[in-house]
Amino acid sequence: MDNLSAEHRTFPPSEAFAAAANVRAEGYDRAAADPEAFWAEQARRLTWATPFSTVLDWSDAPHARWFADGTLNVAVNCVDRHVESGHGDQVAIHWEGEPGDSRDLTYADLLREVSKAANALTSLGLQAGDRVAIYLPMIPEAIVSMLACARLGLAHSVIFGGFSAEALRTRIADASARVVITSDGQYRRGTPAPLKAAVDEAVAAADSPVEHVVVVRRTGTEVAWSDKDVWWHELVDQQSEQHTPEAFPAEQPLFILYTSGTTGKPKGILHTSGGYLTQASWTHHAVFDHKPDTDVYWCTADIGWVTGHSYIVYGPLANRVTQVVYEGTPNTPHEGRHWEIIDKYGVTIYYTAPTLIRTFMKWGADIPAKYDLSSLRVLGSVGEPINPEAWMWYREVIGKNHCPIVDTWWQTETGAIMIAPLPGVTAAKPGSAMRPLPGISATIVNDDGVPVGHGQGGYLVVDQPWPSMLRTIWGDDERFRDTYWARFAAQGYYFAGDGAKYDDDGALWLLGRVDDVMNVSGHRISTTEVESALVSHPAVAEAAVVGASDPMTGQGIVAFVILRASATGGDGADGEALIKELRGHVAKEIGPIARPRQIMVVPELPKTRSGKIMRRLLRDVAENRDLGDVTTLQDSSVMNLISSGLSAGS
Ligand code: 6R9
Repeated sequence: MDNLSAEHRTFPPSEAFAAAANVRAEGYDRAAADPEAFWAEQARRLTWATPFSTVLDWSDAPHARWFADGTLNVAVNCVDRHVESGHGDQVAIHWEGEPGDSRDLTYADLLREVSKAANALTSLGLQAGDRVAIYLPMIPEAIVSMLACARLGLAHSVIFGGFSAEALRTRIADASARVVITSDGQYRRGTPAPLKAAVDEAVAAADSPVEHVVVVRRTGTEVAWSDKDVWWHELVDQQSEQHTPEAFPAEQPLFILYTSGTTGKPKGILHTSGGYLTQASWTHHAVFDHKPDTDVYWCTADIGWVTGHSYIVYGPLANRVTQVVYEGTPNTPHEGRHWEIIDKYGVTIYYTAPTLIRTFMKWGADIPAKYDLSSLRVLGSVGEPINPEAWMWYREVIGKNHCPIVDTWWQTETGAIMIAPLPGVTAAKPGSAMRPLPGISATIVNDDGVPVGHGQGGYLVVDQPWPSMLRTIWGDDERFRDTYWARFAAQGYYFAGDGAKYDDDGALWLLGRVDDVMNVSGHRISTTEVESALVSHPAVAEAAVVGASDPMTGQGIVAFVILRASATGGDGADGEALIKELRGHVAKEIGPIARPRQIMVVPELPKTRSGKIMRRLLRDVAENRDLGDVTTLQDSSVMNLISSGLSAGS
């Protein structure tokens, strides 16, 4: 990573952009002088039913309470207040379906839909504080469902539509969700794929907490039906369009979102209302320079991930956005689909992931060249470090050298953007997230928790509480303390799990995870999760998984497996067919995003004397590097066995 110190190209905003920007340089100084006063000011961008009088209560650290004596309704902030201020006819959502159907929803439409859905959920007996699981493709009903939950003080748990029945079952059980909202199917690369079947499997268990399953008709796919099931159109369409919202305390749970940790069990990250909405909304306003009367915004994430929660649903809608929501994949029906959509709607702000930018690069610059992208004015990136080459391509080919690029670092746990350039202020460097936002204090420390200087690297920590921070891990407060607060307990720092460094100019560069969490196309997957999935297959005795660097997906999943004696019967069972079966097995257990790129059958795994698998060595093998120091290995001949086995096998 030494080359990063040598990145001296900087790209300041144009004078015109800077002059009209929502946030100017003085924002940093004002926030630094009094962070709590700064956040109180941003919280007042929202509409409160009862104004707050306290800002931050950190007396029970690491559990923060923000604006705790205030009350508000999150859905009212995202919908009703825009209708009340005379913007009912403004388009909230330009929705584009994968097969080419489309639908516009104004704020008045959204208010009617959310009110009906809220009445429907109430009719099922749900009460504030209950949990609802949402397992839907990117259709308007997904956003309506989330907002209906918010309106009623229900906590939603959105589960990505690419996750398996087993992943769904454990998440439903962990949160004791009483209701699941799903659809008959979803479009995937042009063809309808079943979705409800996974819910049926997850809900079939005798001890399932689920009382009702609400089913949106999307693809017309035939579905099995039980007495728990009810069609969305039968339940929701008949409801009243009037719904009187109740105000909830600022610390009312808003959602649980599961993310991978270093063990096999995903963590249910809990976010609450007032502080979360304050930071999601202010960062959307500041980092994307969003102007509600003129911008057309598009974030390409799925609502199954935190980016969809904070930068499709809550932040943008609180800011009265007009946004594009796209259901499908970027190459359906052709590789110019995104550019065609930008051209069609005159998108001005576009927010996507490095893995997609690299894919676009591979498809070629002649594809975007066929479309009019001149409406674009701000480009964003999220999910993993963006390499300088991809950053420059994004700037030149998509942004035509005039759009500021905001590389935004944050996590499911942080709830909203933490480190990013401000587009009207920062002279950005290709590949650097630059510095913490106003009101955020983050730093890089060494093993002892001591801040490092320019030109040095270490662990990224957040050293002051922030409004949208996670409040705990659902049902496991001990794990919350252990995972995030134990590493630098003496200093009271939040440990993000990312490595980072300052360059010689003091700009901040993210270097990837320092734990056993892989980042594949911007999605977090733990090595342990994939290992457990592999060993649950009868042919596998032992498995070790590493994330190897991959030019397209950032990291690729590479698995090393030892087969059970019964599976290596000499009939070629450890050949192609079995490997294919194992890759499919992981996809079935966790979801297609966890399907290993490569599985290598090995006779032994390298272990330390204390029995810990040495992933570093396996990563070296997976990345075709020379093996470094192997002296701590319990049996150093193992690596020879693995290497020779591999060259023979490939
Ligand atoms: C928003 C989101 C969080 C992890 C995080 C880090 C990586 C995200 C990044 C980035 C470098 C960026 N990450 N954004 N690394 N530069 N701009 O992605 O949340 O799914 O929880 O992942 O993703 O490693 O710790 P989440």
